[in-house]
Amino acid sequence: MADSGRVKEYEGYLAKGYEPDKDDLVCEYYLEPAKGITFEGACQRIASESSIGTWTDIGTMPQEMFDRLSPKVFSLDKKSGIVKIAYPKELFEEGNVAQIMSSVAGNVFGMSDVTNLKLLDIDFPADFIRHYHGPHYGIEGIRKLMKVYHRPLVGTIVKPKLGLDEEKHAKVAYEAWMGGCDIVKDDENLSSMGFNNFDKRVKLTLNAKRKAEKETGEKKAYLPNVTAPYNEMARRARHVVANGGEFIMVDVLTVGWSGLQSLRDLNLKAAFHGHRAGHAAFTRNPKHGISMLVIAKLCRLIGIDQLHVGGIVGKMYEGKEEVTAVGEEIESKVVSEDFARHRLQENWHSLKPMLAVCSGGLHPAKVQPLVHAMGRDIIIQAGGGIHGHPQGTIAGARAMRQAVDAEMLGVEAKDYAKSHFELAAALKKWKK
Ligand code: CAP
Ligand code: MG
Repeated sequence: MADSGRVKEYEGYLAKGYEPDKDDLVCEYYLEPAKGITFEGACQRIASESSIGTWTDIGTMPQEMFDRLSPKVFSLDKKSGIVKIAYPKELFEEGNVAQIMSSVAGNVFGMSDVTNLKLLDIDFPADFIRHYHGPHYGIEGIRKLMKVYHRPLVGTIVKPKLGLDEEKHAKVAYEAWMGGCDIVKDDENLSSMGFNNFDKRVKLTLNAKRKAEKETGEKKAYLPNVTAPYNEMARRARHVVANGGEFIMVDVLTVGWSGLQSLRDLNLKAAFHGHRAGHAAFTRNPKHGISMLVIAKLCRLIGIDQLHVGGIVGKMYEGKEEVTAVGEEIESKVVSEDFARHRLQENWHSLKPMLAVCSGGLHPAKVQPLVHAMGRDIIIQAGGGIHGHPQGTIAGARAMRQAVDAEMLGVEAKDYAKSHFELAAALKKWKK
């Protein structure tokens, strides 16, 4: 029993029919209550624990405070398990992604009152979006920087993931650029190793990039992975820019929201490439965790210019529906609620769109299905699918560019391969 006059725990959060206003932050969850807990009860427990409440009534929360700050469960559907909660924006600190996630994606995942809970989407109020930078370049800016306007960009990851020294790394990168890659990046677990020092690698690989640019007449990009404890990460990012680098790569989840925000807030004139290593710990279970859409939206808010969203047809486990939905969302200005795959309405105001990076098990035979599913505004990235080419990295990069050229011409890869031997060799090795 609650002490008289106190706000009762887990009550007062239901507000069916409430229309979220422009100052609300709206979250959509999938929810399965634990045995013995009603669906409505579980919704209220989630609303409470993610905002102002706790498991019992308390003497420190006057009714006036509850009325002002309590979130509203305005839509709940027991059959589908979908719940929408509107939170007043006062519950969130301006410009603090970590605090938002500690609220709406924090304790709630561990509550014994729910069996499964997945944060599917967040819709941010306009006033809130204004406190974030968003991407510095966005899709248009990246295309302008790379001078590639109408086709997917072609990228590779230097392989093996770890093991090459600085000279060999720069050589593999040079060969990939010479063969036709626009972009070369470090792998997600390459930082500064005993056998491959970050500063030296960046210097040598940027020199190789400039050489490849001169020899091919094409713009090239090198994306060094700065992932490290924050102070060292900031130093590495500055080192990249000081040496003429225009791109910085970072593992968005393992450095954490705070590290990522602080890195972007350095306001370096560089484009940020976000690798999502570890995302599947949150995204893979369809019933529990955090969706890729939420992770992607937070990255766009903070200011990542291009983000890994999945390869659909590659080596990684992923739902095609989710990948294409994320791809469309991050590249759109306004997403309306009735748009087939989207759940909440979102207006990104002045925040630029991010470019989708497709990666993981890709090779020339995968180009056509990928472009058909994701469109041309993508980066197609292949590591094994380039360095594993029977004739080596240069031929592997050529084969990948040829597959993209064929797709842009509307020619089947196997027909284009009749006059392009590198593509023919790739299609022979990797069929589908
Ligand atoms: C691809 C990759 C990427 C993954 C990440 C790798 O290499 O470099 O990190 O694709 O997956 O190490 O696996 P391959 P996602 O081309 O050799 O597979 O982009 O889906 O997060
Ligand atoms: Mg990788």
